[in-house]
Amino acid sequence: MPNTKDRKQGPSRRDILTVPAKSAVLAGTLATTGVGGAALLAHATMPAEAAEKNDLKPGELDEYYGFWSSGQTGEMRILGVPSMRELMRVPVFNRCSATGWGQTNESLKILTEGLLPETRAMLAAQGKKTYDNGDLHHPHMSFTDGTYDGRYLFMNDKANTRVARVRVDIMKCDKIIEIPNAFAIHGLRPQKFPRTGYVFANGEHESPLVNDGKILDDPSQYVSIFTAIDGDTMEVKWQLQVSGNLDNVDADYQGKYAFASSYNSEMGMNLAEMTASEMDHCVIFDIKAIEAGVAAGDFQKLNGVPVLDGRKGSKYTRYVPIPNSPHGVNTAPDKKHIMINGKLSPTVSVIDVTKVDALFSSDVDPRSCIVAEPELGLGPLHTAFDGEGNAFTTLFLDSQVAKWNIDKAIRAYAGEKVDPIIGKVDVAYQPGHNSTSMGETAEADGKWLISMNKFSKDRFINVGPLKPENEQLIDISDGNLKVVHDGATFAEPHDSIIVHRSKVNPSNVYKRDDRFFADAVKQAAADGVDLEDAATVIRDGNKVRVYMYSVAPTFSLEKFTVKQGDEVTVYITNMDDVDDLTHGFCMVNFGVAMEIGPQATASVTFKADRPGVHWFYCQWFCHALHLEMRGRMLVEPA
Ligand code: RUQ
Ligand code: CUA
Repeated sequence: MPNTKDRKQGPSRRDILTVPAKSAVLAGTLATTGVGGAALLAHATMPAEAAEKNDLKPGELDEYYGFWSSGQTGEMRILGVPSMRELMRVPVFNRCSATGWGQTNESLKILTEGLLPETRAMLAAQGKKTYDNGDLHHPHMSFTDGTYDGRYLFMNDKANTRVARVRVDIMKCDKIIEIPNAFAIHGLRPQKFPRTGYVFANGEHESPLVNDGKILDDPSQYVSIFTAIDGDTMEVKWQLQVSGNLDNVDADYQGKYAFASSYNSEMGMNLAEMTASEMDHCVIFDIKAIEAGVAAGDFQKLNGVPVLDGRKGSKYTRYVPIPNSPHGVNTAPDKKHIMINGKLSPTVSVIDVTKVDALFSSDVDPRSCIVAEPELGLGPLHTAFDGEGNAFTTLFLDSQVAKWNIDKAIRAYAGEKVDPIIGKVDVAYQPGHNSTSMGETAEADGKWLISMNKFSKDRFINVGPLKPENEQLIDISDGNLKVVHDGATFAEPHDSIIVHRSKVNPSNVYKRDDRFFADAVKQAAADGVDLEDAATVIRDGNKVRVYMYSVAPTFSLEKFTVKQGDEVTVYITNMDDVDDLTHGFCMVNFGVAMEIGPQATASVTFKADRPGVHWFYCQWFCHALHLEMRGRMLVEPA
C-alpha cells in the first residue's frame, strides 16, 4: 500500500474517515487484493506556499469553462477553471425561484413536451404538469471531429429517465425528453466522430420490458435498455435490449462503436446477488450493424421506438468480461484506448479499439481486445487523460488519484517488468469522477485535473450534519500532481468537463427572433400586438393576456385590471439591449416570478383568484431605481 502516514495532516485525518456501510462491504471484498506501491507525489495540504497558476487576480478571466453537473440538485453549473469560481447555475430538471424555470410558459413547454403520455397522466393526478426534481450526473458537450464544437451540452436525469440539452449560445436548456422503455438514464456520452450525431444513454436499472405491474420476481423477464438519441432533433432513434444492467458509456474516435459498463451482469435484485460473480462485462455496440438492423426491420416497435435485441449472442453487440462491477468508461485522447474502471477490482481494463473489429468478424476470445489491466489501487471509478499518454484514475476507497502511463501498462500486461504507476496524490475524500482540461477530446492539454470528491468531512468549517462536498483542483502541468484548491459545493459535484474558452461563445443579449420564446411571438402576432412596443390587455373569454415591455427602471404598464377567476398570462419583453441588464417580474402573494433577459420575451400564466390591489415588481437588480420598478394589478371581485 502507498504510505499514507507521511503527510502533513498526520494520520488522524485518515483515521477519522468513517467508511460508509456500502464502502465497508466493498472494502471487505477488496481487503485481500494487493496493490502495487507508488510514492506519493504530493499531499493535499492547503494552503499552497506560493502563488499558484490558479490564483487569478480580481478581474482576471479564466482560461477554461467548467461545465458541472449537480447530481440530485438537478441543475447544470458553470465554473471558471482554474479559479474554480462558480459563474452560473443553469436550471434543467429542477425548479428555480430566480429564473422562473418550471413556471414560465417557455420553460414549462420544454419540461412537458417530451414527457410520455402515461407520465403526463400520472403527474396530472398529482396536480403537477412536470417533474420538479432530477438527478443530473453527466454533462457532455457536442463534438465535431473528435473535439468540442460549442453547440450543445447534453445531460442525463437518473431520477426520472430523461435526457436534456442546453444551448451553449444562450446557456438555457432547450429540450428535455423522457426515454421510453428504459429505466433511470445514467451513463451518457455524445458521439465524438464524425460529429454528434448520436447521444448514447444507458438505462441503469433493469425492468420488465413491458412494465405493467404483472412481473416482479422473474428476473429472466427484466432487461436493460441502451438508447441512441439524435442530438440535433432530440428524437430517440433506436434502442437495444442488453443482458445485465448498464452503468457508464463512451464512444470511440472512429464513429464505429460505443462501450458500456455493466456492474450487474448477474441481473441480481439485491446487493448479494449483484456482486456475486467475479466478472461482469463491457458491452460493445456496433453502430453500423445496428443501423443496418433498423433499416432491415429487425426490431420490435415499443412506444414508437425500434428496439433491437442486443442480448448475449446478438450480432449487434459483444460482451467483454471485465473484473468486477466495472463503473467508469473513458476513451483516451490517443483515439485508440478505452478504459473500463474496475470499481470492486483494483484494476482498469484497457480495450484497444483496433482489436474490436475481430470480435465481430471472427470467433476470437472477447477478451482479446484487452491490452492492459494495471492494478492501481482500491476502488477505481473514473479515468481522465493528459494527452501525453498518461491517465489519472480516481481511487474511491484509497481517497487518491493514481497517475499511470498507458504504454507502460500495455508493456507490463505483455510481460515486461515495468511499473505503469507514476505517482499518487491524496484527495479529500472518496473521489468519484475526475476530469482534465479538454481531457475527453483529442485536444487534451494536460494542464488541470479536477477530482470530484464525495465527502469533505473536516476540510471546511462545520455547517451541520449535512456537509458540503469537495472538488479539488490539481495542477498537472509540470508532470506532478499538486492539489492547489479545495472547493466546497452543495449537492453534488458529480461530474464535469473542462472546455477551453475558445470553444465556447455565448451571446450577451438575446436575438429577437430566438426560438426560445417563439410561442410568445406567435401569440402576440395573433393578437395583433407589437411585443416591442406593447402596453395592452387582451381579453379572450376568461383568458386575459397582458402585454408589456420593460426599459429600466419601468414597465410599460404601470397598472392593469383583471377579474377574479381570470387566467392571466403576462408577457414581458425586455427592450434593454446592453450586457447584464436582466429584468424580473414578481407578482407578490401569487407565487409568480421570472427572469427576462435583455431583448428576450418571457411569459407566465396564473389564476387571478385573489381580489384586491396587488403589486408586481422587478426582482432582478437592474438600475439605481430598481426598487421603483413596479406596478399594480387590480383583481375585481367576481
Ligand atoms: S457515475 S461516481 Cu453517476 Cu458518474 Cu461515477
Ligand atoms: Cu428591472 Cu430591477
